Amino acid sequence: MKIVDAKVIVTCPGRNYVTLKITTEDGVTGIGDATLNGRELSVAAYLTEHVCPLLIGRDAHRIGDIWQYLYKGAYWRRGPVTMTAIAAVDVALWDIKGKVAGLPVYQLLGGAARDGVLVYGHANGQTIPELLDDVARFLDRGYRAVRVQAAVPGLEKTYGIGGNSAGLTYEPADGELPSEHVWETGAYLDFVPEVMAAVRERFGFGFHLLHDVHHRLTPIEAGRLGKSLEPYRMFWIEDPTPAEDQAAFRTIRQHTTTPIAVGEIFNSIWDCQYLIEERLIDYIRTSVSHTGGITHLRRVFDLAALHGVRTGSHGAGDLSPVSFAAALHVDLTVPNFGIQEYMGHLEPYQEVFHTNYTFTDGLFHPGDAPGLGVDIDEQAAARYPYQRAYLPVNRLRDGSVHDW
Ligand code: CS2
Ligand code: MG
Repeated sequence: MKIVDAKVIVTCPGRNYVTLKITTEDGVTGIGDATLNGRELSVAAYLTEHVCPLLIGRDAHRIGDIWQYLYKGAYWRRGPVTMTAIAAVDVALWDIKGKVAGLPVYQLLGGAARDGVLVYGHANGQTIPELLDDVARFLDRGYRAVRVQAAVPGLEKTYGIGGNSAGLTYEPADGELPSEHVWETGAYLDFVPEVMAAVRERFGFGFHLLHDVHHRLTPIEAGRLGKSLEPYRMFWIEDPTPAEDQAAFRTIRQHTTTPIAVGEIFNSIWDCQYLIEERLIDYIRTSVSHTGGITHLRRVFDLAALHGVRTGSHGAGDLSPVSFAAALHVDLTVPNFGIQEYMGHLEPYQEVFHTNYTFTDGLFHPGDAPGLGVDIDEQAAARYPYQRAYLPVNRLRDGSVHDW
């Protein structure tokens, strides 16, 4: 089943998405997400200039071989651009295989190991009362797990706060250059336990509570935070310290039993090998679209399973609905599934991406359409041209650049 066409679609329905569309000689099409937030065109060019020409004439069924060919054949390995491009090819080929087989991708991966995929939503507020109202909205909608973030008093802008009327948190893409935030660790560390106490006091312990630290602490500060949150029985704290310094996680472990989740900026099994093998984390949060696709993500999850680490895939709104669907197919099948992030997508994304996944009682299901169950409307995509946008940059009060 030869590949006859591979093209890249860049569109901005609410925010930028890059999609790879592969077509076979029989006219079967498959799509994969190639979005790398804030650096979208680098992956688009990598695909168009260097990968698409290599796909033409290859057998679309040989997913593993094409993966190895693109990975080893480039000589230059790993990294977000390469691994996002390979992921897009991989996911598009799984989509095609499912359509040809007449089966949803999760059936090809071994079938459902659970009834649905537990997700966490994003509650946030400028103040604690505002946050509590938002948590109530998620619980009312049936969520069994909620990530909570509240604006740190005294800081003008805190990560993860704000959003639209649908309760979606998006860092604004405001203007041609990145916005700058100011960060102060002391104020944050004093404030977070107060936030979690307020949430547990009002809603009790009958749902999972999560929090994203977004790489901002030192190892010992992260240990202190984890310890101070132990009474609130967090499901996890995410990205407590910058993930490059992996030995730092040993320090955190020595000080707290609060579970640790890491991985949204990792791109390969080699990036998480140490943390997993040394059992320094509890959840691996790699994403299907930044970690080489379904084929490679399953290897990461298998390594994690060997070491008692569960999955918790990244599912931010800057990963397209194609990614979210692909993640759900994997999540439904793996033995060591933990949780899946669900941030949702901004309208008018539904004009461009047609999805089949459903949400009931806190669980998502990818649906039973053959393949991934997501399609892209190219005419609609063309109505929303790419707009350059950046993630914000963080500085400490003295002006030095800090992790955002
Ligand atoms: C985040 C992301 O979802 C998360 O946990 O940390 O929102 C992250 O900031 C973005 O995906 C960056 O593009
Ligand atoms: Mg995060």
